[in-house]
Parts: sequence; C-alpha cells; structure tokens
Amino acid sequence: MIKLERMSLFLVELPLVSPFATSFGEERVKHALLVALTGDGVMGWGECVAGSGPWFSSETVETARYVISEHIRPILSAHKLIEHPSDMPKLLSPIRGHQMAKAAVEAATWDLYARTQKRPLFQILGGVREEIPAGVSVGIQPDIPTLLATVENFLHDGYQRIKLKIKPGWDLAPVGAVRERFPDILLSVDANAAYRLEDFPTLKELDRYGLLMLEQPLAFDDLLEHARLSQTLSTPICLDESVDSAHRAWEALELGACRIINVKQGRVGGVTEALAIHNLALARKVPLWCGGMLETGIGRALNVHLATLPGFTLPHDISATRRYFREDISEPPFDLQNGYIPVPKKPGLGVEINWDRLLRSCTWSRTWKL
Ligand code: OSB
Ligand code: MG
Repeated sequence: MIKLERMSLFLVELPLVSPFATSFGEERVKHALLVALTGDGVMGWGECVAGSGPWFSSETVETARYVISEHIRPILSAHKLIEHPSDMPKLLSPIRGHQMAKAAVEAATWDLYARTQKRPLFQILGGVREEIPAGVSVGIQPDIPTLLATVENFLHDGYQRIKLKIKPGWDLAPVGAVRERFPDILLSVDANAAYRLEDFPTLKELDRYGLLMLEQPLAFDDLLEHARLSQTLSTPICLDESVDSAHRAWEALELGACRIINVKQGRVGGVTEALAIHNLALARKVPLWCGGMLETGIGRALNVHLATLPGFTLPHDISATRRYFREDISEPPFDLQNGYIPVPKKPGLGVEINWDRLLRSCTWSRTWKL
C-alpha cells in the first residue's frame, strides 16, 4: 500500500539528433510531459507519449497536461492509497479516452511501486529476459542515397531489424533499394495510416520484398479494411494506431485485421492494459513487439522492462539513447551490446533523473500536494 503525497508535471523540449519524418509530419524537437508521483518518501516517474500535435492520435502534450492536472489529479487526491499499480485503470475509468494521459500517471505508479519494493520493474511485471533485441525506425529521408547510408550506419551499430517509414510517393523505390542492397536483413515498413484500400496495387507490390511486416497501412481507426487487405497480402499486417485497448486488440484478432501487434503502453492506456494485450496475444500465439514514440530515457526504460515479457518475440522500436538525443534527461543512457539493450537491474525503472538536464530542458512545471 502506497500513500501518494505529491504530484509534479514537467513539460520538456529536447532537440532530436536528426529530424524524424513520417507520413504525418516531421519532428525536430521531442516534446514530452513527465509525471512524478511521491509516496512514502519515494519518487516514481512516468512519461506521457502524446506528441506536440494531434497527428499520431488525438492526444497532445497539452491535452494530457489538462487531463492530468484537472481530472486525474482530483481522483488521486480523493483516493491517495494505491494498493497496486494495476488498480489504476479502474480508478481512472470515469475518464473517457485520453489513454496517453492515463498511461503516464499509471507508469509513475509502477516505478514508484517497484522502487518501494526495491525490485527492478521487469521482475514485478513477470519479465523473462535480461536483454532485449533492438530495432530501429528510420524516418522518411530526403533521397535514396541518404536512406541507404543511414540504414548502413544503423546496421553497423548492430540493430537487428530496420523499419522504414513509408508514404505514397516514398514506398516501392526506397524499399526496393534497401532490399537490393541488404538482401538478408529483417526489414519492415510503417505507413502510419497513409494509404487507402484504393492503393492496393502499391501495397500488393510490397509483397515482393520479403518484409517482416507492413505496419498500419490504412486508417488510424480502421479494422475491417485491414482485415480485407490482410487476406490478399502475404506480408503480415501489424497494427499500431488502430489498437488503442485490449478489447480492440481482441476485435482485431477476431476479424483477422492483423497477424502481429505493436504494443505501446501509452497508446493503449497503460501498462495494465498492455499486459492484457500481452496475455491475449500469448494465448493466441500472436507475435508482439514493443513500439516507441521517441521517448526520453524515462519512457524508454519502461518500454525496455515491458519488452522482457515472454510474448514479446520480435525486435522492438527501442534504440540506443544516442539515436534520439545528444543528452537525455535520465541516466545512464541506453546502449547497444551486440544488437541488444541490457535491461536495467536497479529498483523501479532503473534509471535516474539528471535534474540539471531536466530543469534546463523544462519549459513548464508544477507540483501539487495530493
Ligand atoms: O508509428 O511507430 C510509430 C515515432 C513517433 C510516433 C509514431 C511512431 C514512431 C516510431 C519511432 O516509429 C519509434 C522509436 O521510438 O524509435
Ligand atoms: Mg507505427
């Protein structure tokens, strides 16, 4: 039982080492909202994965700041005692939607709980790995030579799987060029919902490149068209945006809308919901992997712990710190060892805030007594 005492929010802006372009836009600076919960003299951290604008999902750092400050905080104030982090979804269930806001607060309770128990989070989650296979997500590049050089560098770093961001006009040519140059690598593509069923001929062409998967080709809220597409492609479809809850994951699998699921705890409303998806997928032998949202070290640490669960069997979008930031707000940085990221063994997330860097990159913060 943890008695919550205080909550702090921090808005931070961290420059990315290189711009990250997807079918929905380009990011040069990572905007993150961090949540710190204090209880029993211990501090637990969570990161909200909402972006600077409503492009990946309807949430943004600003909607999350509002929902956490004005709607989640009063719930925590009225109910300060937390028995277990998995009680959070029920506590927050009066709030509709806002998965990323809820997930950030739940994440802070997981870190706090594990730190109170003096155990690394992966042990509490039931993780079975001490290192996790790292993949890398490669944004849309200015041209094909730049793309090939970028992929080559990441392969040289040891990444076990390359994921290319695609969109109409940046698909068959770049994918074909990468496949021709690197015939044997694990290669996948992510469209971030940029195609429509009318684009079927282009999507069908992708079948020629031996891709590990095609991630979220169609609309962000669609299952049925993905199910139709899935029947006619040999490349497995993986859903990201369309799966925003465990119930939705179940619907997707029942419909045959995907054969693989990208799990992002933030997108589905928290670690507890992600665990439900994990258990469902494990029972059905559906492969999972852990996606990323260009998180700072706080959010990345949570992804690393989650990815130690037995159902996570494919390389993840969890890359080394230096692939994202020159200086992160937490320590130590994540590094690759032979294509794997070692799982932190210290209590909780196993990373510590670098206060100096946090305060330097912080554009707004507030602390409340609960
Ligand atoms: O669709 O997986 C995605 C980043 C921001 C928003 C959406 C996505 C991504 C990535 C990057 O692909 C994954 C990472 O954090 O390395
Ligand atoms: Mg994706």
